[in-house]
Amino acid sequence: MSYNYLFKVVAIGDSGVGKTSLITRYVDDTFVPKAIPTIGVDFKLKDVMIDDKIVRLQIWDTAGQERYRMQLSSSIYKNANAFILVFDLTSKKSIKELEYYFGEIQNNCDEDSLIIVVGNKCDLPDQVENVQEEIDSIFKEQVQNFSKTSAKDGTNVKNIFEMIAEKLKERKLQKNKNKNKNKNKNNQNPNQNTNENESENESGNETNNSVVLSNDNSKQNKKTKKTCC
Ligand SMILES: Nc1nc2c(ncn2[C@@H]2O[C@H](COP(=O)(O)OP(=O)(O)OP(=O)(O)O)[C@@H](O)[C@H]2O)c(=O)[nH]1
Ligand SMILES: [Mg+2]
Repeated sequence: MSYNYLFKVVAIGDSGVGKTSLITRYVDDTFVPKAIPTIGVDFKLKDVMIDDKIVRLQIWDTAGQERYRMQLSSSIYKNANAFILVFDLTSKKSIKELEYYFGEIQNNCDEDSLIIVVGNKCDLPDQVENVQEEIDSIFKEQVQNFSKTSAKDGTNVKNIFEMIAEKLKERKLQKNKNKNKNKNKNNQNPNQNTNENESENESGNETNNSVVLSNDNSKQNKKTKKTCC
């Protein structure tokens, strides 16, 4: 089936936090109680209908085990439109690991990638740790909040992915609109038409504070980036 928009979304985080489970819950609506650790990378496709347009999410699932880290080459990060940084609400260690992955994103990702932080396994309330302090210290003011999900019972999973699809589509439209405006300016032809994919607005409209969005951090860190894709 054809689509109107294609976006690359990458799930990263420590081993066992539930990346594969979240993706499987979203794409296939199933849950495997004893999932096998991912080796290398894998991806699944999911189409979302937004305002009569088909948005195709290409969702990359990465291995969290340390021995595969070096294999997570910059190609995984390259051209990613969004990152889902996953940690396990019941594991302080997995929160510490976010620091590493956040650094990798900043060093390798595109300037305006969307970053969403997700605390998974909220179906285990007795074991959930108080993590806000750690989150604040890792992300500073770049991230105000994080979303709690459960791949097991499905809490928030669909919301997260669909919010990402919506935001990315909005951004794409804005980008194209701006591009078109500039083109018109350069051509000094204000009557030049914009088509459907060359309209709307991009960032600056991110008013949904319930989820972590932190593209500005990439801009700040751009100055110190060694490589850029
Ligand atoms: N209770 C509960 N268990 C979960 C949840 N999500 C995942 N799990 C379990 O946690 C374990 C690890 O899940 P995975 O999805 O394989 O974790 P992963 O992040 O993909 O791990 P790697 O592939 O090694 O990086 C599995 O046994 C899952 O069944 C959840 O929301 N709640
Ligand atoms: Mg996995």
